[in-house]
Amino acid sequence: MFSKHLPPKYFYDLPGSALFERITQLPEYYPTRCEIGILQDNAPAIASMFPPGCALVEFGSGSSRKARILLGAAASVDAYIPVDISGDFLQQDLAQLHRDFPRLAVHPLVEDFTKPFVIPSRLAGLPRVGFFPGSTIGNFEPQEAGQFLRHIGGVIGRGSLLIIGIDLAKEEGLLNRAYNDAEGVTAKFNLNLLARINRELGANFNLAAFEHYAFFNGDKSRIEMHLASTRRQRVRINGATIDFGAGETIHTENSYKYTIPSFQALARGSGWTPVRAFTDGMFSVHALRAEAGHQKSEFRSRKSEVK
Ligand code: AVJ
Repeated sequence: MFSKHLPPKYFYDLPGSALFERITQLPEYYPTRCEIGILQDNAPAIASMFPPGCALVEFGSGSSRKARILLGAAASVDAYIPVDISGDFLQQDLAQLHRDFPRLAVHPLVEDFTKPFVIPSRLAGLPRVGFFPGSTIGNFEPQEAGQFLRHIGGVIGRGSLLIIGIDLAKEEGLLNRAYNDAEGVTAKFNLNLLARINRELGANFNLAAFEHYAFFNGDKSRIEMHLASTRRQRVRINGATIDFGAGETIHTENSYKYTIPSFQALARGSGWTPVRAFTDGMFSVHALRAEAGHQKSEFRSRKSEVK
């Protein structure tokens, strides 16, 4: 029997993104609060590493709440390029960004940030700083995370700086509570995946017959989220039928938890030199420098075509 799984990127349709916003406000879900605190406490130190006249390229921005903290501290940023697959969320706070940072060129890109994308030609010549907050990289297997770090290096180019948020391994109880909140919002977020398949693929998942199941897997240092079938059942998706045994799960997410040294080792193995790490003991924000070898050549040649 093959194990069933769904990629976590499908969590984030409009209802899913709204549920995730609620998760970030839960008392048990510490990562967002901790990361914002670290960014606020260290914004001047982080901004002091930015080259003058740079473009801040944010991978998967959702809302620009965290970037604003850096933008507020960094007069050196000329352009902000949030890259997100969900255009709705990007558009929402554009007007307010223009009001708050009138001299900033804001150029959102509606793209899958895991794929190569093109920086608009009029901004392609600016030095780039990457920003990848939220510990989203924790969704990847460590080997894929390394590949993704290489991809970021390819997008922002050699010598560039990357500011990346990484959740830390910690006492198991705290981790388990963060993904099993008392209010059940994380359960709703997880089950929305099935609701979405019903909505978009005309499936007939009975949401009452699946349970949210999340736990810390210490051997792999990751939170695993699953949806467990409460009984034997058969589900129809389009023409296909899918059978579930009682207790069988769909694995919906991994959220890897690193230590500062384990993340720095991953970064070093993927073409990056750790410059600084900021932490409150719960979460960490890393500044990494892209080693020589990363080239934004693709984008340079485009620029010269335009001129
Ligand atoms: C957005 C991937 C960082 O792994 O903590 C929150 C998603 N899943 N609660 C995380 C999530 C369940 C979150 N990331």
